[in-house]
Amino acid sequence: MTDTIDGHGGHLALAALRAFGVREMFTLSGGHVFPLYDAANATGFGLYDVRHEQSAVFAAEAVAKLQRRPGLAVLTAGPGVTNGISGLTSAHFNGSPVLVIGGRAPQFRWGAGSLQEIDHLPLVTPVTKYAATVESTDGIPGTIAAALTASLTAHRGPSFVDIPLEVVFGSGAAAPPEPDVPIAEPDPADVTRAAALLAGAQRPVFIAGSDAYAGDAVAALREAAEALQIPVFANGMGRGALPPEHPLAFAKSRRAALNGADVVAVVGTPLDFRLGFGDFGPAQLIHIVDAPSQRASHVTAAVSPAGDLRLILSALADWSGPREDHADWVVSLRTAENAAAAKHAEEMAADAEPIKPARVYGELRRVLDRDAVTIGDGGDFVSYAGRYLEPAVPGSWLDPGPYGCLGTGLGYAMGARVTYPDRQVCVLMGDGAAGFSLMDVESLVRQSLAVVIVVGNNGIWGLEKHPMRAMYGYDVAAELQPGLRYDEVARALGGAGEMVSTVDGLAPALKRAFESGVPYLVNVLTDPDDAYPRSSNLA
Ligand SMILES: Cc1ncc(C[n+]2csc(CCOP(=O)(O)OP(=O)(O)O)c2C)c(N)n1
Ligand SMILES: [Mg+2]
Repeated sequence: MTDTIDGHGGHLALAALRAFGVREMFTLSGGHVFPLYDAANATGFGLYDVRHEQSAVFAAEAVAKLQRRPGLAVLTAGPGVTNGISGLTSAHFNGSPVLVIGGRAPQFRWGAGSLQEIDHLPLVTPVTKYAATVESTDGIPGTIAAALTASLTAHRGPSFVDIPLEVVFGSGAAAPPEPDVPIAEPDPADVTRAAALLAGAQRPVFIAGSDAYAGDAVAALREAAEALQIPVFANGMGRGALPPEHPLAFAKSRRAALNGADVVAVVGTPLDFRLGFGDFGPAQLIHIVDAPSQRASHVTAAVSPAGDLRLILSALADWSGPREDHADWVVSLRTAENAAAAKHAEEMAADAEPIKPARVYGELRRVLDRDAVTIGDGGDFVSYAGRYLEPAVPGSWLDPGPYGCLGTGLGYAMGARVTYPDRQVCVLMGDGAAGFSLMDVESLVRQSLAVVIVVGNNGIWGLEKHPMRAMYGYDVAAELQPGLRYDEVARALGGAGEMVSTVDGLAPALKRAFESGVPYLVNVLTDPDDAYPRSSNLA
């Protein structure tokens, strides 16, 4: 047993958070949450502040995604909390263990019209696993522990706790919580059936998503793939689960794989629009999920093991029965993969001007370290990032996930930099997306958090303009000022940057950016006529 903690509500909250491994908060100031700052200040708990609450929640989400532990945003009452709701919703769709602690107007005067008096719970309940108001100072650690336990229990997700003014400023005492996060055992019969199906398949495929990383199951995935000789594709945080040079790692031949497969095992990701809603033609589907709630209701899987992904994948790796030989299948996919890679290499060498996004990534690949964290925030420019960048280590690629919320960029970058002080952190941003978080260059500068921001500046909301034109023959509300000096915005905010308009200018600018040691924005003027080839982005 640890000693009782006592003090004001801020001290009680931080002691509970520390017990769960939380080391820092992301916040934007408001009087309702001062005791949390006071406790952080007194005890060396990290405190990072931003210019818009959504950046605070995105920063907390990046910590949660990258470190597989709770990320914390502290938001002031009322507008602080409501500004954080897109971030909470993204965390909900991504299964990220984010905790938002909100200030709250005083309970003893409730209804009299205190500043920012609103009940947050009805607003956040649909997008959280747990949402509660703390009723007494002594109750703060217990409520935070309940929230974090809910967030960390698979299927993971965000939680919310608000603390009324007099409760957080009041004093109390409580025992610190002892974290105990349950692990769900899968049904062994489901796992055996899945293993038998995969082992008996002629042309099996694994598609692994974010929960494979969140569930710390990347090594088990690799062992299962190697034991059964199954090619692996990945999305979200699953990218990099197998390094690109691994004989079973595939990225560019997914269409060929899904067209030819007879068994598709999707691991730790929903069967949503990113995976064609799980319609894999005649192939049998295995959906491996971390909780029964994640089983798709719109498709029928042959079997859907639910539980701890590491346990499930380790059991697949331990399959000792006979298995089909998939060597020809793997070779045929490798041929398709190599052909696609050659085509991509050609695209990435394009020396057309205005600069094609493809060339930006061609140059970027030369300067990115193997363990660089890359972050996508934008439309077409980021679709290209997904196509051309090959994360080489697991947990190094951050995209907004299926909620598709623009504006994650600098919040995610802050969380990534706090997580990895010594790795490259590079944000790929559309010029439209830049508008949501660019003020946070100031937050990064002031708190000595260097990141590189590459803006693909096509002067349009490209992923909306091109589809609208295709649909209606014209477009509205899709223009941005062309040639805008986002690099000068970064400089005005205390960072550095430069504009690039020629192919030859790209490499030296990127080199300067990574060597600068400050927030540095490379503003690349890209071709507005270049549209990412896609069939649909809506349904
Ligand atoms: C918060 C939010 N608002 C609007 C959208 C709709 N949307 C998706 S992509 C996109 C265009 C993004 O433009 P930009 O960042 O410049 O990237 P580009 O497509 O031009 O490369 C828009 C507006 C969204 N996904 N999220
Ligand atoms: Mg754009």
